[in-house]
Amino acid sequence: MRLSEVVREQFNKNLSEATNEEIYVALLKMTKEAIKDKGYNEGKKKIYYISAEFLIGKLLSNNLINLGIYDEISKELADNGKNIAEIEEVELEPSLGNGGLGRLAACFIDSIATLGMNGAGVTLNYHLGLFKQVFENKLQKETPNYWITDNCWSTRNNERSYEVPFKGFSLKSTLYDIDVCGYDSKAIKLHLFDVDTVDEGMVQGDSIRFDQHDIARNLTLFIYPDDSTKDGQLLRIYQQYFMVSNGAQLAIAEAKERGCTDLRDLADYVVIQINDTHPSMVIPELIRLMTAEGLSTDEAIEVVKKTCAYTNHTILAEALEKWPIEYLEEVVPHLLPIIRDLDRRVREQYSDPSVAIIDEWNRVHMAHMDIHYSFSVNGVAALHTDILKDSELNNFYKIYPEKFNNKTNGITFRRWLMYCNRDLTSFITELIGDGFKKNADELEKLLQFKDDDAVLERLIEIKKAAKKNLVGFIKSNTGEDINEDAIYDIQVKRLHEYKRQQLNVLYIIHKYLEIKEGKKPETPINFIFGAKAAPAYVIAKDIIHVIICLQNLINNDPEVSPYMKVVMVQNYNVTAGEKLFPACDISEQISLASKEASGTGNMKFMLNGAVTIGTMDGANVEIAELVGEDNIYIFGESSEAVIEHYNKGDYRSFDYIKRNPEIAKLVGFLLSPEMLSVGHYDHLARLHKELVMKDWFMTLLDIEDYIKVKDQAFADYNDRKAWAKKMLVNIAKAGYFSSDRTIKQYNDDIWKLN
Ligand code: 26V
Repeated sequence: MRLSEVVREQFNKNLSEATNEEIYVALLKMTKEAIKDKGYNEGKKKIYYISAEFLIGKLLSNNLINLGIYDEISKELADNGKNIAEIEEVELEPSLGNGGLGRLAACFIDSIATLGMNGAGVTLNYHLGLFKQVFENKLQKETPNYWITDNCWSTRNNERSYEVPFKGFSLKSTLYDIDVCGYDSKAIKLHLFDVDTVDEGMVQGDSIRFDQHDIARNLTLFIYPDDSTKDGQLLRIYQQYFMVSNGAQLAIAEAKERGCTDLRDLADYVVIQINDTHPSMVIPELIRLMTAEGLSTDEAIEVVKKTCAYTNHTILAEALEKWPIEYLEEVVPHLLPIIRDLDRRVREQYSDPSVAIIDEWNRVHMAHMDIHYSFSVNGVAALHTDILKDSELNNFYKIYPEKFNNKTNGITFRRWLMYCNRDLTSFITELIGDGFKKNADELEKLLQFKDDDAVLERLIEIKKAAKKNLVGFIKSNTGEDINEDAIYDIQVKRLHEYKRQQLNVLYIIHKYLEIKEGKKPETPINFIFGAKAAPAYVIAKDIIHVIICLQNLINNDPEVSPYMKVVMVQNYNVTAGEKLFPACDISEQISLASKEASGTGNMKFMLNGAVTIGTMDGANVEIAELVGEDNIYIFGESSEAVIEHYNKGDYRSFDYIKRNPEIAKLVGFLLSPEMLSVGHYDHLARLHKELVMKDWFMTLLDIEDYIKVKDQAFADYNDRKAWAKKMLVNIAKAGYFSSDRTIKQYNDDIWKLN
C-alpha cells in the first residue's frame, strides 16, 4: 500500500493535508507491517546478544533504508509538499545506552539481521533513556529523557512472560519487542523486558532523582541509574538479574520449541554473547534453571561453558564490575551457593588468588566468572586484545590461551553512511556502483580516483554541503553562528579523562593565545565538542564547564572569533552524531594510548571522509595501518611506554609544567582573569589542580607532540587537493570497519550458527 493510502485510511485525509505527526504514525504502521513480511531465520541454533544497552537511535529512516523504500517514500512526501526530515523530527530518540558499548550492540543487531542470521537482542525496556543534557549557568544539568509514546517502535508481546525471583518477592515480566530489519534481508527481534508495575510518576519534575527502594515501581525506570551510592548499586543488581533471568528463560523455552528435548544439548541450539560484565549473572542463572530441570551441577556447568561467550570492552580497572557478596545476598541470595561453588572449583584447580572469582574482600569479580565459565573471551580491537593477553588478563591467558580472540569493532554502514550522508552515498554509487552496500570492501575501488581532480572536487563540495547543514543544527542547538568555510575539528564521545577532551582544550588555549599575539591561521577553525558526563563524575563536569567558558570567551571576542570558534553541542546523542560525522574534517581520537579499547566514532568519521588525528590506541592502530601515514596524523607516546609509566609510577605532571614554560602558560590560563571573568572559580580551580597535581591520564605527556602534529594538520588542510586525496583514501579504506565483517567473524569463530 502507498503511504497516501495509509494516511487516507487512518486519518481520512490527503497526504498533503496531514500533519507531520499523522504522517509519522502512518509510516510507523506501514513500516512495522512491511518488516513483519520479511520473516525471520528459524534455523536450529540461535545467537542471543544480551546487553544492558542498545543505543538504537531513531528508527524510521533506518528502517525505510533497510526496506529499500526510503527514496520512494521521500519522493511521495515531496510530491505532496512534505519533507521527510521534518517527519523524522516527530520521532523521539530511544537513548538506551551510554555510548560506544550500547551503540555497538545496536550496530551488531543491524548486521545480524542483514546477514540473515537466527538471532535476537535481549535487554530491558527502560522507560527513560540516558538523561537529557542541558547547560545551565555553563554547567551540565541532567533532566529526564522520555522516549516511550503511544506511537513508538516497540510492540507488546503477550506470548512471553517469566517469573523472576528476588529475595522475599518475585516479579513477573512483560515483554516488548522491536523488530530490527536487515538491509535487503530478514528481520530479528530486540526483546525489551519490563514489569507492569513500573511507575513513571516516581520521576520528580525535571530531575532524574527518584526513590530507589521501591523495586517493583522503579526496576526499569532508568538506564544505568546513578550507582555511586549503595541503593544505586543494588538497583543495578536488580536490573541485571532481571534482564538475564528473562534472557535465560527465553533462550531455554525457545530451544525446546526448536526441538531441544534434553538440556544437555542446549549448546547445539543456543549461544549467548555476554556484552561486557553487566549480563554475567546469566552464568549462575542458567545453572540454576538447568539443575531445577534435573541436570546435575557438573552437567549444567559443562553446558554453560559451551553456551556462553564473553566480550570485554575496557581495561579500566574502575569499570570492571566487582559486586560485594553482601549486596548479592540482599538481592539474589539463591545465586550465591552457585557462585560460591563456581569459585570453589576455580580455587581447587588454580592456586593463584588473582584468578579467583571471590576476592579476599568478599567481592565477586564478574569478569573472572565469565572467563572461567565461557568458551570464548574477546577484545574489541587488535591492540586491546593484545593488552588483555599480555597484561590485564595475562594470568587468565596463561590458563586458557585458546579462549582468547580478537573481534575488531565495526559500525553499520546503513546508518553511518547510507542514511546520514546521502550525498556521499549517491556519489560513491555513481563512481563504483552499489555493490559496496552489501560488500563494504568494494569501497576500495574508489582508490582508482585518487588523482582524478573532478572526483576530489566533488568530495570537497559534498563536505561543504554537510557543513552547511551542520551550521543550522549548531545554531538551533547552541545559538552560536559558525563559519561554513572553516575547518571542522570535532571531538564527540562520552566525557572521560582518559579520552582527554582536556588535551584538546589546552590546544584551543594555545591557538587562542597565538591569535591574540597576532598569529592568525590561514583558514578559520571550528572546534566542536559533544559529550555527556556521568552525573557523579565531578572532574568530567568541570571539563564541560571549561569548554563552555572557552566558547563564551572566544566566540564573543571580535579579535579572535573570525579565526576560531568553540562549540559545545548540548545533549550529544545518536541523532546529533548523524549530523556531525558527515561535516567533519579532523576527527579527534586522542585517548591516552592503551586506554580506549577500540572506539567506534573514529570509524564513523573515517567513513565520512574525515582525517584522524589520534594516538596509537584502540582501533586507531588499525586505521593507521590501513590508510598509511600520509593519511592520518599520529602523535603521542605508545601504549607500551604508557604502561611502563604506570608500572614505574614515574609520571609527574608537575615536572612538565616546571620544565616547559609554554605548558605552564596553557595550564595556567585555566585560572586567568579571562577565564575567571566567564567561569566559576571552584570548577576551574579543581580542574587546574587535577592537571597540576595528578593528571592520572597523562595529558601533559603528549601535549607538545599534539600541538606540533595538529598545527601540521591545519597547515596541510590548505592544500585542498592533497587534503581531498586523504579524504578519499580514508573512505576507500573504511570497508574493514563494517559491522557486517565483525559479525561474520563472530559467527565464523564463536557462534558457528548453521
Ligand atoms: C565504564 C565506566 C564505568 C564507571 C567508571 C568509569 C567508566 C569508564 C569506562 C567505562 C566503559 C565501559 C565499557 C565501554 O563502554 N566500553 C567501550 O566499548 C566500546 C565498544 O566496544 C569501545 O569502542 C570503547 O573503546 C569502550 O570504551
